[in-house]
Amino acid sequence: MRSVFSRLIRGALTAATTAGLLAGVLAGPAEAASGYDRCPWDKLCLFSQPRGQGEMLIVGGGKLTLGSWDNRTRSFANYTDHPVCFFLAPRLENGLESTHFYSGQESFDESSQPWLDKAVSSLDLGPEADFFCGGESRRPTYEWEGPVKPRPAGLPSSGAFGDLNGDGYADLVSGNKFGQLWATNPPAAGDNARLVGGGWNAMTKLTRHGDYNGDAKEDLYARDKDGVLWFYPGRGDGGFGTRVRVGGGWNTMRDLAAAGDLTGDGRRDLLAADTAGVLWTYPGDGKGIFGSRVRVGGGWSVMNELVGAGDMNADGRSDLVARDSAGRLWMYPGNGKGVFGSRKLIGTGGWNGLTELAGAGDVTGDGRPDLVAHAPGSKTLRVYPGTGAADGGLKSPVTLAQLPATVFVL
Ligand SMILES: [Ca+2]
Ligand SMILES: [Ca+2]
Ligand SMILES: [Ca+2]
Ligand SMILES: [Ca+2]
Repeated sequence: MRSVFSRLIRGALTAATTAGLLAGVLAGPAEAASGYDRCPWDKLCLFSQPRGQGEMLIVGGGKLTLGSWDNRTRSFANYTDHPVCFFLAPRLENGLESTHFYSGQESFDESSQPWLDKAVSSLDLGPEADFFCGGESRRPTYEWEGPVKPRPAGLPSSGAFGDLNGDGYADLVSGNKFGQLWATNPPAAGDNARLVGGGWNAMTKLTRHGDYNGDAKEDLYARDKDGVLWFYPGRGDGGFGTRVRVGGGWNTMRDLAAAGDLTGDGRRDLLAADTAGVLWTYPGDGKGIFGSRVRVGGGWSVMNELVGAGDMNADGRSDLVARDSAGRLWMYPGNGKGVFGSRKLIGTGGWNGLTELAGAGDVTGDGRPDLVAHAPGSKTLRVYPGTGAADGGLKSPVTLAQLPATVFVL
């Protein structure tokens, strides 16, 4: 409350000064130029000394690291319309050691959180900055509503994917605007969202579909901006071990989808559609890398999303779900030889609004893989339960969870 009041007084003085009124009554310009008043309106400013003194750093948004300003801030002025959350750790980690402030200015040593003085290493500034502040950092805290159940034991390998920590519950992987990646287990299994790490906004594509290196732990593939494809071996706890370089040149691919075993050798494979519209199968070698690719066919430019959704028609072979530019959804049944049979229409329209489609395996616990869908900016995460019918169709969607923040989901 004190901070807000201070802001109002400061605003009145600034306006008066600007208008040239009461100039003789106000403090002299030297003093005005050394304190909080140096901070522009609509900005957050950090100061190297208490009470807006010393050097000033102007900040327009969140900062994962503060560089030379690490552990240096002693006071701040927040003249934005958003709260700011200060963290003791870099990368907005360890949210339990963070505190938010609203508009106004403070010296940390005079605030109720004096332990922030010369100790801030990252900050979040924005409309959602107070949501997780003082709690669990910027974790994507889903408010689960949906039919989440553990999948049946003994599911064939074509259905055994989407579970990062091996407890039978399909997990979600989410990224936030700071490039942090989170792995989230449903709360019924013990809601143990864990931070995979930061820097994932350097990646242009992420895809996963179970175990690719034979250790029974789900893995992840990521393509970086330079077109290098990386293999991230899962540790079985939601985290990943040291990545392995698969190869370069993957920027010629419009889309990638880890899709399970398509070639029938028991090793999981990768699908890639190139910019010329050719779809390729990259056969997995069982060690996370791929053998010589096989051409599936041309004409795939009309597809704007490939999802390795699993065995949708319950014949024991992994299938492909693809969305066309008209917003229709198609199921391509795998034939176990690296190519596909005649496609089936499983979504008649409107799917282009759900730009984030993911196959996380069996979410609903009936042994059949489902589709998870999310529209950017929407707070509703849906699941389209698979039917396992011959046409690979889907049931009507159910709300899986509410997302307090805008995230992408894998
Ligand atoms: Ca799990
Ligand atoms: Ca693995
Ligand atoms: Ca294979
Ligand atoms: Ca199938």
